[in-house]
Amino acid sequence: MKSFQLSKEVEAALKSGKPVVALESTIISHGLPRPQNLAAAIEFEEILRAKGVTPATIAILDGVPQIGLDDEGVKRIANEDLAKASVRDIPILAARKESGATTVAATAHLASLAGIRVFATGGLGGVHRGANTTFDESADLSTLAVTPITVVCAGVKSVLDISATLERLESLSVPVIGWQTKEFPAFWLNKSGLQIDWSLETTDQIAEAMRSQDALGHGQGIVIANPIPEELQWDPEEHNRIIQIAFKAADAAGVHGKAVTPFLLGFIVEESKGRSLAVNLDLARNNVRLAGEIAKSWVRVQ
Ligand code: PSU
Ligand code: MN
Repeated sequence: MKSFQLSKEVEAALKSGKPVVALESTIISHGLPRPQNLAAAIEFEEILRAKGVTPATIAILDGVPQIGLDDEGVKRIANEDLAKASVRDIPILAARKESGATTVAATAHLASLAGIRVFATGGLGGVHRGANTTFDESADLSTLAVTPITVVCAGVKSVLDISATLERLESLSVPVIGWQTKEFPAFWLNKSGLQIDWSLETTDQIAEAMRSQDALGHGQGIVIANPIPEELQWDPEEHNRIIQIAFKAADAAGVHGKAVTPFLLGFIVEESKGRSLAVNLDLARNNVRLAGEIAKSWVRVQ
């Protein structure tokens, strides 16, 4: 039995050196509500195809990691109650022949095994607030330290400890590059108030950085921080107010560990009457578009 399965479309694209972008499934299964999640999964793929880039949505179905889903697979990640699968869950799901939606960590890892070099998501996981006592830090960070893939994200959500997340990425030697900005974004907000050291202005420069890191790095990935355009961001005042309420609700509900992010996201969508969801979709589309251009530049520098 093969340990993972490439879709025909992805296999053909990789073989002929065409641009491919990986897409994660946890954002679809746990990060976005039904039924908007299915529409989003289809739309993200369409944005890429319209650019001549092959989408590779990644998920584990009946134990087998799938690199590229057919229509049925996309429906499954949107409509079934799947486990949230990080890297360490992959072998267990395989043994149990169960399905899982892959996080940034698991998607990056599987994409890289398949030879995919560019990945679009919404927000990166990071260091949770209070991690100095809980040790709750996403495996997204440690995985990117050992996985040669470029992840386009809108920074990390303000529900995390953004400053500690940037410190950890520095410790792990993962480059964080602002897309045409040195201000690190905060997911729904276009600015976090935190500066990063570097920005790049063109996707060809990003592809050059990837090539250089292949030659001079030790197999780590690259984070591209792509802020949502200011006119599309969530109103900062409403954002701050609702985040506070969401934390209280999570506390009251006794939510811990990996359930925290899905709980907060769901609560925030409800409490903001869909405004946070609209912003989430806009920033994800924005990331998919940029990832598509980076994948094309990557093919050109090869
Ligand atoms: N950020 C979002 N939406 C998400 C996630 C992060 O805005 O759905 C998901 C991603 O799949 C990410 C995961 O990899 O949450 C991180 O979870 P944890 O902190 O449990 O590692
Ligand atoms: Mn965690």
